[in-house]
This record gives sequence, C-alpha cells and structure tokens, in this order.
Amino acid sequence: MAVTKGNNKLASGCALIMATVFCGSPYTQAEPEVSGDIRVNQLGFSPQSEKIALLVTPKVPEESSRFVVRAAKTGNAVFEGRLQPGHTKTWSGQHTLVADFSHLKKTGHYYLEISGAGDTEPLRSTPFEVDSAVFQDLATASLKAFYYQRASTELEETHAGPWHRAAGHPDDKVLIHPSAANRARSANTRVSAPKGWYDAGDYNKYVVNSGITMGTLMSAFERYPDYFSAQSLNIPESENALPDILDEVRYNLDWLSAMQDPTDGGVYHKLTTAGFEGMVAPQQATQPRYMVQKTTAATLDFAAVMAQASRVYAAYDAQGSEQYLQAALAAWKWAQQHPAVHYRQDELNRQFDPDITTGAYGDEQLADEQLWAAAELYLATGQTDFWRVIGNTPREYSLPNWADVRWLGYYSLLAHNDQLPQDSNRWRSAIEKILVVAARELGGAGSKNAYLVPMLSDPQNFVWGSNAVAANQGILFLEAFRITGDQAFLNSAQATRDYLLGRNATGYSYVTGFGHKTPMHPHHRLAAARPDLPPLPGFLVGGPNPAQQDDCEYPSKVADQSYVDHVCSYASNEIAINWNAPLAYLANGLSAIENQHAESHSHHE
Ligand code: 9MR
Ligand code: CA
Repeated sequence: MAVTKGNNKLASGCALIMATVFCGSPYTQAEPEVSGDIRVNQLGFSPQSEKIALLVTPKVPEESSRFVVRAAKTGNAVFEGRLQPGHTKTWSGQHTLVADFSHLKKTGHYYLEISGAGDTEPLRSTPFEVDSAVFQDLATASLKAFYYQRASTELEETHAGPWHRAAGHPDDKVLIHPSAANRARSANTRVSAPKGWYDAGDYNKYVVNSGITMGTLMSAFERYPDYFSAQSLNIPESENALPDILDEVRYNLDWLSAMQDPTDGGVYHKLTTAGFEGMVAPQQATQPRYMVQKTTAATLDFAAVMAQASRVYAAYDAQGSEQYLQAALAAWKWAQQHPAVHYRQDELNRQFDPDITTGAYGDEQLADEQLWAAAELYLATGQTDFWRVIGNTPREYSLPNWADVRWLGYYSLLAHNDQLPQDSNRWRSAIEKILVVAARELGGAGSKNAYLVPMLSDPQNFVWGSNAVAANQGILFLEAFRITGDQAFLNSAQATRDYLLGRNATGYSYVTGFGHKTPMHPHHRLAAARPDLPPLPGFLVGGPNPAQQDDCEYPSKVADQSYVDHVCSYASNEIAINWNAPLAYLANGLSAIENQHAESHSHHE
C-alpha cells in the first residue's frame, strides 16, 4: 500500500507563513507514517454532520476489521467501530471499506486508525478536527482568492500577506480589435477598462465566464445575507459599510461596466492579449490588450449580472443600482436586435488581424442566457414583458456551467417567489419539483458508489473543471435544502465538500493551502511567478479530467484519477474564477447553516 508522510511540504510551508489562517489543522508536528489510502475530508467535520472515512484497498479482508478514532494529543480511543464494505468497486477496480463515525460529535482533534490484517502495522489517517468552525478559514479563503486575482492594482502586505505584489495590467489603453470596430470606435481606438479579476491561470478577462461567476457570488450573498454581512475578508474595502463579498464583486462590476459599448449597448466578448502570456508576474505581462467582438452571449450574461446587481446593491447604493439597471436594459435591447452573434474564434481569425488565440468561451446555445437575463430583468423591473420570455414551460434540470446558465435564472426566481406574478403558483411548484427531484436523484446516486459522494455517480461529470461540477452540485443540494428543509440534502452538500477536500480517488484536497495533500503546482501565473512561496491559498483546481487536452503526463486515465499536480496541466490543475465561485457558495453556505445549527444547539444545552 502506498504510504505517504503525514506532513508534506505544504503543511510545514504554510505553518511557517500563517499557520492559523491557511492550514486546516494546527497539528503539524512529526507523526508516524500515515496511509494515503485512507481518504477523508482533510480538514475535518462539523459536529452534527455525517462523518465518513474510507480505506481504498486492492482486496477486502476476510474478517471485517475495526477502526478506532483517537484523540490526536493523547492517542486515547474516543470512538470504535467496524469497517463496512463499500457499495461497489472504484472505477479503477479497487475496493473501499467505510468507517462511519457520525456519532462522534465531541469537538476535538483526532486521527483514524485501522487495525492491519495479520501482523501488519495499523494504518492511520492524517489528523482532522471536529468543530463547527473547522471550515471557516476555507470559506473566507475561497472568497479572498478573488482579491488575489485583481487586475490593475497593487496588493499590499496588510491584505495579501506574503503574496503582496505590484499592480499589473492597468488596462487603461485597451485597443479596439478590428472585430469590435464600429463608426464610433474604429480599430485601434484606445478605451479604458481597468480593474476586474483575471479569469484563471491566465491574465485575460472574459465576460461570459465573469457572468456565471458574478451571478453565483451575488446569489450566495442573497441566500445568506446575515452571514456575509458579518464576514471580513481583510480587503482594502473592509472598513466600509458594504459587506466584503459585495465589495469584491463590485471590483469586477467596475470592469464589467466598461465592457459595454456606450454607443449601442452591445458588450465585448473579452478583453485579452492576442495570445497567452508566458508564466510571468502580472507587471511583466505587458503585451497589448484588445477588446474583441461584441457577442450575444456576452451581452445577455452582462444584462443578467447587471440586473441582479441593481437588485443586490439597491440597499447600499441607490445611484449605482440605477446605473446597473440602465446598463442591463441597454444590453437586453442590443441582444434583442442581435439574437445570434456567436463567438467563433476560427472565423474571426480568418477575417481579422491580429489572430486571437486565448480562451474562446464560445457558446452556440443562447436560449439559456436569454432565460437568465429575462429572469433577472423581471425581478429588477417587475415588467411582464420579461415574464413572458420566461414562459410557462419549465425546463428540465441542468447543472449550471459557463455555457449553460438557465438554472441561475430559475434559482433567482425561486428565491424571490414573492415577486412572481399572482397566477404563477403552478409554474413555481413545477420548477421547485424539478429542482428537488434532480437533487434527490443525484443524492441517491451519491450513496451507491465506492466513495459515497454524489460526484462519483457518473463518469460524465469529469469534464475540464470537474471540481466545479461537484461544487455546483453542492449548490443544487443547498437550494433543495432551502426549499424542503430535508436533512438528506444537507448531508449531500457536506459529502460534496468531503469529496473536494479529500474523500476521493486521488486523495487530494483540491483547494490550495487547505489539507495535508493539496496542489503545490497549480497552472496559475500568479503562483508560478513566485516559486519561493506556497501557491496562493483558497483556489479550487480544475480537477480530474480524462480528456487530458494539455498532453501532460498523467498518472492515470481513469476518469476520477486523471489529475496531475503539475504546472503544465491546464486541463486538470488550473484555477479559475468560475470554479472558485461555486466553491465559495458551497463553503460559505454550509458554514452559514452550520453556524446557525451550532448556535441553536448551544441554546438547547
Ligand atoms: O473552463 C473552460 C472549459 O470549459 C473549456 O473546455 C476550456 C477549453 O476551451 O476552457 C476553459 O476555460 C479556460 C479559458 O478558455 C481560458 N482561461 C482559463 C480557463 C480555465 O482553464
Ligand atoms: Ca448557453
């Protein structure tokens, strides 16, 4: 059995820098050999949650073996149980044995020990914690990650710690690419569109991908407003009256506003260099940047985001809210006049120079963007015209991704059901039912696989950015929980968090800086430019992706093991804002719920 050291480079590296903030567990002293075959959420568990760890093993022992949970400090046994065989084999043909210690509710630091077969040494897990606050730093860091991605500004040490850095990409002299030229703004006109977040491991800014990212973050705020209003991210705006998550989103809204052509309301698809920059620091990445072609997808996503922003910021900034709404309406109008302007990079490059070879975010299906924009505009204006676009026919559930945003619209409508038309009750219950059935099916399938996690219900989940599929599944469970109050959905959301933090086929906790075995070499220019530091913390890497489009060397082709922690691997080990947003929703949403449960629990005692 593969055996790894209990404390790898990261644990000591991050302890050295900011132990309490960035490490899952403060227990970083030398430990005996730890088995990498025990898969468990590497941070730990909230006291009331299900608690499951797995042993991955080539064969099932004849006698069922026992496990013990021990207190990390004393080694005293606090819980004992019998391992149960997993439901099915793993996708690589291994077996799993399940340790369920859900009944252990006492706060503390623990490790799991599994007695070996015959005279072999017992196996032990890395230490973990049971505490209602164990995910708090992760939740904060998943949002702080957006701050690290800020373009056009210096990051000061007070906010960025060791990752403080010079400003990059002023973006105050962006060239109109010939594909985006019109009478008012001819090719090579200079326009200003500073601020915003770098999309991912690269330094470009793409409207479509920003769309789902902002929608997800603003919806997270709308579902858990009290929780977020009390949260500090330690960003430059932390002292103002606006909740920090909304300050962070506004940094990107400021950029996004400038992506609209003021002369006609259309929205440029992206602000980008012609090709990708090298793996250099932002201030060294100085190639010319372009506004590239207006598209319907970008314009509709922009309309949805701005309409939602007009609602979310209304209580804090009436004037800003009104401007967002006007921008949304102008974008909607342009999209009605140009319903099918698609981004097709190859065609564009046949017509215009210079060639553009960065992320395409091309999308040929725009009915979902239309629905999302109409939903947010209906909620912002109450106008029945927008309601009519939504129609009476609810559509089957589809998990959101950058190219499919329909359910962002439905989520918003359901969350504001007091604003729906009077005669829409049947429509609403139909939508709710579709959502709840989808969550129930996914949760059910999640309890029938070797790792007992929803993500492993289907190999099709393992696309580029598979970890964001898991995180978006987590959002679905949280929505189903909000609607029904059914504890099973909360369990599924927590199991999804367990998957991302270590209960999976690679044994990685996929969030940088969190856990004992986490990505050290993400495809992230900001991190690669600082090899002297641990990677910037709080970032969800893309995760297993058997298509391996980067042609890097992978340890496995099996869908859930096709992951490599190498900077080369942009198809499995990049970071991206649209992946961190659902992580932030899931991590913070669960924390909000768990805090409340912890509170009501302490009142009952
Ligand atoms: O997340 C995107 C994925 O769905 C696509 O299959 C892939 C290839 O087009 O692109 C991904 O997005 C990348 C974008 O194009 C450029 N910035 C980095 C993004 C994450 O890898
Ligand atoms: Ca679409």
